[in-house]
Amino acid sequence: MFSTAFSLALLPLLAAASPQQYGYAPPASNPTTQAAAVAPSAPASTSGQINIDVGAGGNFVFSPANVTASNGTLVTFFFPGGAIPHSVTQGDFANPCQPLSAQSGGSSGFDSGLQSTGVQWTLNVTNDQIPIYFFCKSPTHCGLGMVGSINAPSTGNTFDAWQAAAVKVGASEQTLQDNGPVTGGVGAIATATPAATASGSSSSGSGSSGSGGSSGAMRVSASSALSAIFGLAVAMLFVA
Ligand SMILES: *[C@@H]1O[C@H](CO)[C@@H](O)[C@H](O)[C@H]1NC(C)=O
Ligand SMILES: *[C@@H]1O[C@H](CO)[C@@H](O)[C@H](O)[C@H]1NC(C)=O
Ligand SMILES: *[C@@H]1O[C@H](CO)[C@@H](O)[C@H](O)[C@H]1NC(C)=O
Ligand SMILES: [Cu+2]
Repeated sequence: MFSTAFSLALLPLLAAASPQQYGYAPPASNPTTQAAAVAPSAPASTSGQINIDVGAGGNFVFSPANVTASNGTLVTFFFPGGAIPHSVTQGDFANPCQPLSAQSGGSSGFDSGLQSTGVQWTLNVTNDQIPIYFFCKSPTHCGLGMVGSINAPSTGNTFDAWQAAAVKVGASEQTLQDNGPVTGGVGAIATATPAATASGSSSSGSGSSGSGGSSGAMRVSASSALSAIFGLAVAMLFVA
């Protein structure tokens, strides 16, 4: 009798444990926790490390879109992956929705290239005295206002003015060629091409394979925990 009651008491636990089969392990004390979103999202920014979501919430935005970053600050962009590619392409305030390199007589802007997988990409701020403007080159996105800035001034060529200029380009936005990632940049530089994002990884640009490995290990341990609970429940039913 006691054992039957105990087995029945375990049933809700089993139900609560089932999301673990999908690789998500809610804390045992909070079985109502929602499953994590499929798209990786940027971890919170810390001192010296700013994290920006690309296409946050499935919208044509960078979030946050306007940041302040001193020399040596790393700015990491988290791409969602999925059907709609995005880019982080350095722009020129005077020529919205055009890459900086096309306008600036040889100085080449950074460009992540179009990315349709869950990658992350990091810029290192090298001159905090100049505004850095960027946009998404995926067709129509810039004209929809998918732009951002680092160290934009609070008057004149502000983030708001940059976005308004992009929206003004609107449907007349030119489709830009994509030649893949371009390192370098003006005011902020990329030293590497985009790399796979491990969801829930630390802000460090390296070690994504380590994090990937640990989330694999978490899946294994989550399913062993599930088997253990299930085994226990079956055993209790037999005892009853
Ligand atoms: C960022 O660039 C500065 C020099 O501009 C360099 O000293 C620093 O090590 C770089 N940071 C990283 C993480 O590469
Ligand atoms: C950041 O680095 C740039 C380029 O070396 C320099 O001109 C600027 O003064 C530095 N900013 C600060 C706050 O020192
Ligand atoms: C953007 O950020 C800068 C600081 O980098 C700030 O001065 C400016 O007011 C901000 N603009 C908007 C529109 O939030
Ligand atoms: Cu985009």
